[in-house]
Amino acid sequence: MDIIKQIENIKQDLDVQLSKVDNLKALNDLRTKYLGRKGIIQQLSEGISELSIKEKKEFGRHLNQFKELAIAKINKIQDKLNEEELNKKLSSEAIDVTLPGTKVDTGHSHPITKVIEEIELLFISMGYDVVEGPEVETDLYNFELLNLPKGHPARDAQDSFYINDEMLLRTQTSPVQIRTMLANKDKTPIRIICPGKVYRRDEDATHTHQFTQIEGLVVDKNISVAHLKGTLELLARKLFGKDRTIRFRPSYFPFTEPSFEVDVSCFKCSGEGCSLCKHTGWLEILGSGMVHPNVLRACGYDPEVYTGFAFGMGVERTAMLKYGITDIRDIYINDLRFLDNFNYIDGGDINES
Ligand code: 2U9
Repeated sequence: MDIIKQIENIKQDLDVQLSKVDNLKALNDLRTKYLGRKGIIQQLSEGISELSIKEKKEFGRHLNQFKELAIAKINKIQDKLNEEELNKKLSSEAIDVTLPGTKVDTGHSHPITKVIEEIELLFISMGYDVVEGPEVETDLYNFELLNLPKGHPARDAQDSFYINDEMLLRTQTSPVQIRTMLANKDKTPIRIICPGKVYRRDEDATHTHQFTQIEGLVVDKNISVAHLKGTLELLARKLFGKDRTIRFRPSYFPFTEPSFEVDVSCFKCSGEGCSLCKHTGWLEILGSGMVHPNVLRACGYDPEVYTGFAFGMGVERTAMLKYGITDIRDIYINDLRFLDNFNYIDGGDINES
């Protein structure tokens, strides 16, 4: 039968054309050409009416077989092309997990903040509160109630920035302790640590108009020099390493009696003597003393009942010693080449303590 021969020829044509197909668009065109509404198979089936019933049956069977075969072959190639396309996409989008990651610059605290936070954490762990106060203060809180009446020689030494007769930039953070005592009347215990900026007129290679202090105050019954010394020993070890010792030297501050300067054994030479400690074996880090009875009384605490200790330290000086900073200006100039040295320093890592 001619028409069956014709199907055979078309089948061979289809095979030849399928063997050349290398993309989905071409395959789709072939599908339309053979299987579409006006495609070759449809056209063949339209010629069926001219055949006898027997031929119709025979031809119909062949045509259907061809149609199913054509669908199967086209689908198979479609699957193959889809897979090839997916593989191409996957390999072009593949991630090389061995490549180094992109470095993300993270911010970090300023070295002064790191020292403040390290000290705060130590004292918070011992039950202290962190208290802050105003930087513009009254003469009353900054001097008078700290046993520094008008005309006291220590006022000259501090050379302050006055705003008017009564107001000045605080020269120390002590007025914060005064405010806390006045607010508590005679309630005890008081255990506070007060960090903040302070202002003085003197300026030279190691002093700036503005610097940072941390002061501490404890007021309660039966507080003694032993408590002060034990507390400051812990502070020195936290800041400068677990093997440090401290020593007290007698001193004078109007707001404490007795008063002491506190030295820590040099962390660089362990007391042997080196350039850092100027061959003394000791580094001066703090001032301290027992709260003067006049100060206790002025703030509502009976000195016959209560005693207290206080201490104060300059944070810049401590940071310079701890981190080996030689020029105080580096601390304020905000040059990232300097500041980034402190990125991974997490307070208190000179030695584990
Ligand atoms: C109250 C009572 C007493 C605070 C104290 C010092 C000793 C001291 C200096 C250290 C270096 C200041 O930054 S520095 O120049 N401070 O030596 N400060 S006792 O005494 C107080 C504070 C408040 C009510």
